[in-house]
Amino acid sequence: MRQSTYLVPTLREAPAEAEAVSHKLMLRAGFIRQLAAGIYTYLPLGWRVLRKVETIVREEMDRAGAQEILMPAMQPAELWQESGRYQVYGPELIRLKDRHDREFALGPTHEEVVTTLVRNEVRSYRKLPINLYQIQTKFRDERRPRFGLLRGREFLMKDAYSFDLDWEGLDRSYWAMYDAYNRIFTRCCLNFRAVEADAGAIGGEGGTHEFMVLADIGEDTIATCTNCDYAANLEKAEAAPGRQEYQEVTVSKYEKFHTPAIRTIEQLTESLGIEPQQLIKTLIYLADGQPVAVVVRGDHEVNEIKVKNYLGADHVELADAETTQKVTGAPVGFAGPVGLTIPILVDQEVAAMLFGISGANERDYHLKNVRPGRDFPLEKTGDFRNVVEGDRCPRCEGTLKFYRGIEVGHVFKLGTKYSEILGAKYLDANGQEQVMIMGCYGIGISRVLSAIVEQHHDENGMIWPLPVAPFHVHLIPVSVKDETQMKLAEELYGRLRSAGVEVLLDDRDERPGVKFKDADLIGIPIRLTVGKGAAEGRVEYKERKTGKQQELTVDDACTRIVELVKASV
Ligand code: 9G3
Repeated sequence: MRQSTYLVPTLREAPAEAEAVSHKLMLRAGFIRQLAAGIYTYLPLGWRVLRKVETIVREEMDRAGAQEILMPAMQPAELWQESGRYQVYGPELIRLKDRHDREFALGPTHEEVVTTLVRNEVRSYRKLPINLYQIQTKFRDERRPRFGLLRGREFLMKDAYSFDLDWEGLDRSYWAMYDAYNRIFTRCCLNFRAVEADAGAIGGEGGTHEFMVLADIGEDTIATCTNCDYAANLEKAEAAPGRQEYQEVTVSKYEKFHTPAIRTIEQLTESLGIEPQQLIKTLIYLADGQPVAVVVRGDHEVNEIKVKNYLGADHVELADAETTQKVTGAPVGFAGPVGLTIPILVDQEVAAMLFGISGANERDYHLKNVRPGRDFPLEKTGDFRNVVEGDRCPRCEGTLKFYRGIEVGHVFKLGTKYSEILGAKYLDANGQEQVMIMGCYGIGISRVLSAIVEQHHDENGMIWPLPVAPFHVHLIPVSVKDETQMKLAEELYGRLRSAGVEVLLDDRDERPGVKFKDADLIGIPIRLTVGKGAAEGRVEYKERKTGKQQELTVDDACTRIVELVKASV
């Protein structure tokens, strides 16, 4: 491609509102342009990369035996009413009416559509298992679209759905997708971890894994073990229970003491000269509207997902000050587990305490020598807290370390959540009707672009790995007015392309400095500069990633490039 004709509007500066590095660089390098919040146009360079990632995904999905289809974005509201999800999702689900005033949703995902398709088209056990996938634009009206392609309102997703005869079949389909995802993200040159995750609103039985690209901009926190391959999203991560303090001491009766206007953990530890570990922190939540107390140690935080899953509630949120006052008899900051009449969920680390200090459920008062089990019930003891760095791994003697991650993939065991309610059944070998067992598997294709840039850039711009680069070679004649240079550049351009190498020829009549700055920004992995050495048939070969450069003959340069490109597929 000749850059003088190519739409690559590079910018000196990124707009102020762009915060993420990948967002700044993709705007500055002319890869994308925003049409509206969270809605982007892919310019030619961005589109070439998007298609490279798509191709990798397609090859690995096909290799795993999945069949590519394309489903509509416009989904009849009836489908979502039938699955019961029409009411569950609020403004995030984009709804519209057609000319006959019929209601539709713009597809944020396709469980309903694909399950209805399979219900209508597959009846016999002989046709299972089947895995159908698509690469298609999804619509989710995010409240806060941000970070460019990382959190858009219209984005490209590969979504796949497997249908099996039984749970063992689902297991095979699930791990086949898990393995395909490992190959995909490896080929995209990403440093990623597959982490145990929470199934979230999609529900379904059995585990799920998220594929997390390690990057500080990532919105998720993952906990990984320093010693084994345990890794989990913080929503789900567990720690080995702390050692029980078994000293056989008699704990004297708890007693109230005056703590005027002491409300926070910091104020309490400060005024009493104690550690947060000695405190019993009580927070009041509303689980589907019902008040419940959650008790964790003073140095821990409540994990609301774990509370929600334990209670099987649809919605869990912190109670407001007024509710706290009502159910505890005291304002926020003085709540405690002793004497509460609402259910009490006790984190296992509190149950392991010999005694501690808690709120007295009375303004300006706390209790000391509170003994779990003696002074408040331990019937509902479990894991209700976020793990912290340094906690012991639940699988081995290692310790947990935190990383920020960008979720680029998510694999789910759905079970019968959709096949049951939508009636996707098959006749087994004995003519008995059975419900299909489903899995679903997503990759945020457009999000992968940003993830790659987050992990591959320097202060001068992006650094595309060869397998996903928009072009393999950036061919730059220093002066387009110099006939010798242009003649050699054209020869190289023709020769490389006929060898299957993708070349961007910077034939613009611009100063060399401008060309080199743009080349660094765009980040094509190999740069060939045709300059003074042209007369002797020599060119300068430079690797964008390492900055390593050397003078080569035209033949050597072409040989090396063709080898590198062949090895990169
Ligand atoms: C909605 C809206 C947003 C959503 C969903 C539904 C996320 C929704 C979860 C999934 C699960 C998997 C198949 C591919 C992989 C992910 N956001 N999810 O179901 F109506 Cl507005 O999409 N689906």
